Amino acid sequence: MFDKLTKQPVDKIMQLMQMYREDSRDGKIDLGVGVYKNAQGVTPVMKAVKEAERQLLESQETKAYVGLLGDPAYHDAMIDLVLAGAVAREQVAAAATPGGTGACRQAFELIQMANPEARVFVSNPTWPNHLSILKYLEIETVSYRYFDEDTRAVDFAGMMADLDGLKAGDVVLLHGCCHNPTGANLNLTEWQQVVDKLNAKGAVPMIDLAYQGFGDGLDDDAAATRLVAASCPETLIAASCSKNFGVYRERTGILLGVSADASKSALVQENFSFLNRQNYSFPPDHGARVVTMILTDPALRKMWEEELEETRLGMLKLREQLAGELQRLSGSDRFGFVAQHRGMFSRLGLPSEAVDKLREENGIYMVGDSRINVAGLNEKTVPVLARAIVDAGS
Ligand code: PLP
Ligand code: TYF
Repeated sequence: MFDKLTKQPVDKIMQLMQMYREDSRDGKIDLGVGVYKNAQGVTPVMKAVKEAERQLLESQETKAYVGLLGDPAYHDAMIDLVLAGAVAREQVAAAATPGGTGACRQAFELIQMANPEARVFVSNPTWPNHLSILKYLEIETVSYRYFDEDTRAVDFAGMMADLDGLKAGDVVLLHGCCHNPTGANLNLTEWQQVVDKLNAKGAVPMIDLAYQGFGDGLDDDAAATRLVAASCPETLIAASCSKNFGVYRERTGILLGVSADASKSALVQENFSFLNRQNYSFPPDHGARVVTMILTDPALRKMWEEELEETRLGMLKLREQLAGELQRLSGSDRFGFVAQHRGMFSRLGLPSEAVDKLREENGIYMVGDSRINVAGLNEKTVPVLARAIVDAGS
């Protein structure tokens, strides 16, 4: 049997991580995988997470299974964090999932169960995992224009023109904030136009929210998601706690389904439960419990919000420093977009030869499409990167 297996495509981001590990040069710079790193290059366990885990170690009396959908207290806490009352609680179905990836996977399967004809519209570009899971599930995808390669901002006119191709029942996958891989985002006026378009077409939004708190703040980063959920009759949301709680390996995510009323919501809830059972039965609980404790305990929450805010502001400062340095060295404003982008990533728009040159000659690792993880920089490496980009002739 095993010899009938065929080779599978590699994950380019994982491949880059491997190359970085194998590079023995001092001063190499890792701007690859989307994991937050502080100025010392460390991905810290957040203080509130450590404290919640300490309390949990003392208080937890069983490791028996939690329900198929996970802990209802986790659902409530996350619905409040993401939606903040934008819709009534009874309109929202929820299932804990292994990470945001698990939530995306379950959402795609639900779409397929509900409507095998549905196509999923994806931004060009999007997170490669979206495409690989959709392909694996044999769900038809249609890409919509998103990134303007010249301005490195959103090609909003192109996006809206491509969304004109939507048919009733199609799904549009949108990044709630901090678009991965580009860093370019819609403003709220544009989001409203997208909502109007989806409603006019009878299409369903699916929002991937993996970086709440990494862009403009916890509420601002969820504003688009709240607008969509409150304005469309049906919305799917795949949220991840990996980044904003720094609990990557605990696999902590949630799938939300927002319906027009409680009776529709009950059916969605039943199907979430079914999907969890088919795929892994009970979702992981440790990360979800820690997140719930943090969100519901005022002292832990304050500690978490403060550290998250520090993290966010640190990344913004690096963006401003990099944009300033590039302006100084290139004598042009064409890199101003670096300070406009939000979240961990920016797509610089460098040609692939420049990306290779930076890696081979300067030991600077970025994803092949010239996406950098801003958090991989620090005050000292920003000028090194800026100089290398300008020297590469970009
Ligand atoms: N969606 C996007 C756009 C992401 O960048 C990520 C990544 O890290 C995820 C979802 C889900 O991550 P995880 O499964 O680690 O929660
Ligand atoms: O885009 C990134 O770098 C993060 C982390 O298969 C990641 O989202 C990368 C690849 C992958 C899963 C997560």
